[in-house]
Amino acid sequence: MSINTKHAALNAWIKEIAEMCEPDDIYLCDGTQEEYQRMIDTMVDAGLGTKLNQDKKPGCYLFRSDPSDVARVEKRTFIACEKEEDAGPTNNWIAPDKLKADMKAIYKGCMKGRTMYVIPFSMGPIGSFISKIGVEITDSPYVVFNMKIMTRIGTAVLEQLGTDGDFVRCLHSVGKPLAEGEKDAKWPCIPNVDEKYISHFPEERMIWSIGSGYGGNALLSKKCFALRIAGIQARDEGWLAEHMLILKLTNPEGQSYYVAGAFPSACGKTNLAMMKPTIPGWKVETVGDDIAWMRFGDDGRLYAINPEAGFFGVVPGTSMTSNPNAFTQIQADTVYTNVALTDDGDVWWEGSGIPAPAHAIDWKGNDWTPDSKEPAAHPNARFTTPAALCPVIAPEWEDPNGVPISAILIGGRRKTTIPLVNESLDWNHGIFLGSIMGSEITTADITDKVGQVRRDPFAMLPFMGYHMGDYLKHWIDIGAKASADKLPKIYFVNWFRKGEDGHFMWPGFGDNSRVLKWIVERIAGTGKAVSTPIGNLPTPDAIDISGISVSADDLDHLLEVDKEAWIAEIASIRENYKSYGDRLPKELDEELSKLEKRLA
Ligand code: GTP
Ligand code: SPV
Ligand code: MN
Repeated sequence: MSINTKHAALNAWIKEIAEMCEPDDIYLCDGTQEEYQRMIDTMVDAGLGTKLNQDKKPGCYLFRSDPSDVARVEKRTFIACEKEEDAGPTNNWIAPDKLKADMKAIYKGCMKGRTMYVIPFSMGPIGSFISKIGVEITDSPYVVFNMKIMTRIGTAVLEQLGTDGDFVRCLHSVGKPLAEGEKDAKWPCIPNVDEKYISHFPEERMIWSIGSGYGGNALLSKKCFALRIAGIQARDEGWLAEHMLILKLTNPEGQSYYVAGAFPSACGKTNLAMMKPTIPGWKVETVGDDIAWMRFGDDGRLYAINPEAGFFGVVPGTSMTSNPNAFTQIQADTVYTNVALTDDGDVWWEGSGIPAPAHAIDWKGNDWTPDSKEPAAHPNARFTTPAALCPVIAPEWEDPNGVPISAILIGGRRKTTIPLVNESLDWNHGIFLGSIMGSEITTADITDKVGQVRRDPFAMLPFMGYHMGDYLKHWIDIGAKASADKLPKIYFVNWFRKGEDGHFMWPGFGDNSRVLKWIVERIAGTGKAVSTPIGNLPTPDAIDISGISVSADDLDHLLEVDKEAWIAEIASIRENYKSYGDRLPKELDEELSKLEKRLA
C-alpha cells in the first residue's frame, strides 16, 4: 500500500502518514470530473448524502453534518510556533513537540476501515508565479469533492510539483476509525469539541487537523493554508494574504475599478462580491469572495488574485432580493450542507424569499413544519459552488497577474459609532482603522460580553498565523515601501448601523453600490467630502439615494461623527492595544493620539 509519484519527498510523507493512520487503502486524486462524481455517488449510495430533485436542482446534493460539527472551532485552533511570544495574544499556542506528541496519539490508527485520499492542490492558477501548492491527506470523501470545487486539484498539480517542488503538508482526519464490519456514521467526526484540533506548525509550513469534517476545519486549503500559513509566507516575502473579497466595479462611462474588502466572517463579503447594483448603469463582477493574495506589480501598484476556485458561502439569507447572482448560481452544480430538504426533493432555508414548505426535513434530519421552534436550516449552512459558474464572474478572475486594486474596504457589524463610510486620511490612518474594526458580540452564550466590541483587525482575528502586532506592522511596512499615490485608498464602511428600535438604517446589499459609487468618485477626484476628526465623510448630498427610502434622520446618523461614542471608543481601543505589548507598532499608537487630539 503505497503511492509512487515522481516526488520522493511526497512519497515519503504519504508513507509516513499511512503508517501512522493505518488506512485500509490509499487513493491519489486525479482531479477529474468523473472522480468528483464518483466520490459524491459513493456517499449518496451509502445513505450519507442526498441527491436533490434533478429537475429542480440539477447537479445538486445535500449533506447534513453532525449537530456538533457546524462551524470553525476557534478555541481548538492552534498556532504551534517554536516561541510562544511569536503566536501573540490572539492565538492559542502549544509547544510544537508537545502538540505533535498529543496529536500523534490520536492519529494512531485513526483511518482504520477507511480510504486515505491524497489531494494535490494549487492555490491560484496552476503554474502561475503567484500560486502555491499544497497536498491534503484526508479520510473524508466529502473533503475530496469540496476541494475539487474550492481549489484546482489533481494530476496537473502533481505535474507542476515535479520531482522536488515545495508543498504545504496538510493532514486531515475525521478522527473516527471503523472496526471490522462497523457501520459508518452519517457524518463521522469527534463530537466532543475539546477533542478536535486544527493545528498549524508555521516553521514547517504544516497543518494537522483532526475531529471535524466541516468547512474551514477540514478544507485545509482555505483558512489554514491560504490565510494562516500563507500569511507567514507573505510576511517573509513582502506580500499580503487577506480575508478579503475582490470585485470589479464598472461605471456607466465604462471605467472599471477593482476593490478589495475585509469583513469578518458572515459580515457580507460574498454578498458584496456578487452584488447586483441598484443604481442604473453600474456593474459589479466577481473576482473572489473570501480570500485575496496581494503583491506589488512592476508598476508599483498592488495586484490581487483570488487563490480559490469556488465559493463556500452562507446559505441562509440568500434570496433573489438580497443576492440574485448567488441565488441563481446555486440552482445547479452546488453542494449544500445543513439546509432543509423539502418533500419534493428540493432544498429550503430561512431568508430564501420562498414561502416555508408545510413540511420539510430540517438540517438535523428531523421533521420540520413552520410551527417548529428551531430553524429548518442551520444559520451557518453553506453552499459549495464553482467560481467559474458565477453569473457575474469577471473574465479576468483567473489572470495570474491579478487585478490592480484601487480601494480597500474594511468593516464589521457595528450598530453605533461607525459611519456608513469613512475615507482614511492616508495609508497609516487606514491601517489604524483596520486595526480597530470589529463587531458587537451577539452570541448569547458569552453573556457577560454581549454588546462589547470584539476587535477583529482586518477580519483576520481567527485567521492569524503569527503575532497580531507584527501583522499590523507588516501592513505599515508594505505602505512604506510603495509610492503613496499608487497605494489603494482605505475606506471604513458599516452596513449595519441600527436605530434605537433595532431597524437597519441602511438598506444594504445592492444598495451598497451607492457607497461604492462615492468611493470611486473620490478616487476620480469628483466625490464630495467633509473633513472630520475621524476621516473624510461624504457630504449629505454626496451619496446617491435616488429611488430608495432612507429617512433624513437615518441618513444624518449614518454620516455623523458621534463624539461621545468615539471618546468611549478610544478608551476601548487603548485597552485592546495594551494586549499587543511592545509589538504594537508605534505608528498606530501615534494615530490613536492624533485621533484623540482631533476629537478634543
Ligand atoms: P464568510 O463566508 O463567513 O467569510 O462570510 P461573508 O463575509 O462572505 O458573509 P456573507 O456575504 O455570506 O453575509 C453573511 C450575512 O450577512 C448574511 O446573513 C447576509 O444576509 C448578511 N448581509 C450581507 N450583506 C449585508 C448588508 O449589506 N446589510 C445587511 N443588513 N446584512 C447583510
Ligand atoms: C469563514 O468563517 O470566514 C468562512 C467559512 O469563510 S470557513 O471556511 O468555514 O472558515
Ligand atoms: Mn471567510
